[in-house]
Amino acid sequence: MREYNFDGLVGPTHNYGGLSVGNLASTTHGGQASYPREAALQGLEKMRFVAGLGVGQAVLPPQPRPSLKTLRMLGFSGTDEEVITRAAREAEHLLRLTSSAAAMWTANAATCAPSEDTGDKRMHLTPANLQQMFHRAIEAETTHSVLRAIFSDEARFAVHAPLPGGGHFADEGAANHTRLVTPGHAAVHLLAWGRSAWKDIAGPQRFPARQTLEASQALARLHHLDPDRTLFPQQHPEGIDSGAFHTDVVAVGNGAFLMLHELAFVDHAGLLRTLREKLGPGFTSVVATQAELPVKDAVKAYPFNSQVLTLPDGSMAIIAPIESQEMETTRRFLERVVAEENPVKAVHYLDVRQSMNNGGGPACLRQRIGLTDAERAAVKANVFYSASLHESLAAWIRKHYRETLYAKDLQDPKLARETMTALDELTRILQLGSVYDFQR
Ligand code: SUG
Repeated sequence: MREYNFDGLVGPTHNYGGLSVGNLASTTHGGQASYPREAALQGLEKMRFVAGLGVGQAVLPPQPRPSLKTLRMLGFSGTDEEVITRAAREAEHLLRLTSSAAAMWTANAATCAPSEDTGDKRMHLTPANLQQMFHRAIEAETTHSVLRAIFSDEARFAVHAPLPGGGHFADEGAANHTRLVTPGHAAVHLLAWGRSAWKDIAGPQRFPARQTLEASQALARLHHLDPDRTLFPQQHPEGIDSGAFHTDVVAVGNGAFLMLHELAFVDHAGLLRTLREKLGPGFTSVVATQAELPVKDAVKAYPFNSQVLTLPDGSMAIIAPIESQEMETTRRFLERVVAEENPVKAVHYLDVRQSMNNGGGPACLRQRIGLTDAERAAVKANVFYSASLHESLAAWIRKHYRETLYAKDLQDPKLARETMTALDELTRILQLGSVYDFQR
C-alpha cells in the first residue's frame, strides 16, 4: 500500500468570511482581502514539493461557490444573477456562508480506511457531514459525488453516504482521525471526538466541539475496523477552548510515530500506554508540554498541523507551515522532534499563508488515502499529480482566478458565473464527468 495525499485545490472564491467560531485564525482574519490566485498557486507548490519527495500526491477539486443550489433551497429565486442580487440585499450573511471555499481543507472531506485494515478488504471512505458549521455542511453532497466519481470501482472501493441526521452524528472527517502502524502489527485507528450526543460528558465551555463520539463509533462500524484496534480518545476540552477545533491542530501521527500536545487528548499518558501495548516497542511519540510549547502558540503557528510523510528510504519528513519556523517555541519543538530518537529526520517549512489565515495548515489541505497499485490503477480520473497536470492546473488557475477578493466582491453575480465556467473546465482536465449540481 502507498499513501496518496489528495490535496484540495483552493477554489476561486477563497475569502476571509470570519465564519468559524472556535477557529481563531478564521475569526481574526474575517473581512480582510484575500488572494485566491496566490492561494491556489501556493497549494499547487505544496503538491509539487511533496511529490518531489517521492510521496504519493493527488488532487481533489473545489466546489461551486456561491452555492446557488443552497440559496435556492433557502428561498431565493429567479435567474442565477437575481438569486445573488437578492441574497446580497436581504441576507448578506447567507451569501457569505454559501461563498466559502472551505472545501479546500480536504482533511475534512472524508475519513479513509485502507483496504488492508478493513473487514471486507475494500478501501472505505465516508464523506464528512460537517454538521457543526453551516458553511461546511453544504460541502458533503458534492464531496460524496466527487469521491464516487473518482473511486467508482465498487469491487475495490466503498464510498459511503455522509452520516445521517443533524448534530448527533456530527463528523469532521480525517481531521480527527489518526492511523498508526508498526512492522509486524496491524494498524491502530484513533477516532477522536469532542462531545457526545447522548452521554453526559464534560466538554469545552467556550468554543464548540465539532465531532461527536457517536459519529466516530459509526465510522468504525461502517469501515469494518477491528474493534480491538480502534480507540476513541476524547479531545481535551481545554485544547478546544484554546482554539484546537480539530485534533489535527494539536496532534499528528504517521506510521509508527505520533507527535502531540499534552492538551490534544484527555489522558494522553493513558493513550500512549495503550498504543505501546498495541503497537509494540517500534512505536515512538513526542509530547509537547504547556511549559515547552503553550497551546496558544500551537494554535497560532500550527506545528502539529504538519504533514508527517514517510519517504521512499523509510525515514520521515515533516512539512510544516512557515509560521511555525517564525515562532521560537514551535520551531524549537520541531527541532527537538528531528533531534530525538524517532523516524523523523527532516522538517521543511512551506508557505501556505493564504490558507493558514483561515485556520488551515498543510495537514488540513490534504486527505490521506492509502491505495495498493491495483487500486490506484482502478482510478480512471486524472487526479494523480504529475508535472503535466501541474502545468494544466497552473494555467487553469491563471486563466480563471481573480487576484484579489474584497468582501463586497462576493456580491458580484459575475463571480458565480466565472466559478462555474472554471469548474466546468476543471472537470474535463481531471476527467471527472459531471459531478456538480450546475452540470446536471
Ligand atoms: O472548518 N476554516 C476551516 C478550517 C479547517 C481546517 N481543517 C483542519 N484542521 N483539518 C474550518 O474552520 C474558515 C472560513 C472563513 O471564515 O471564511 C474555515 O472554514
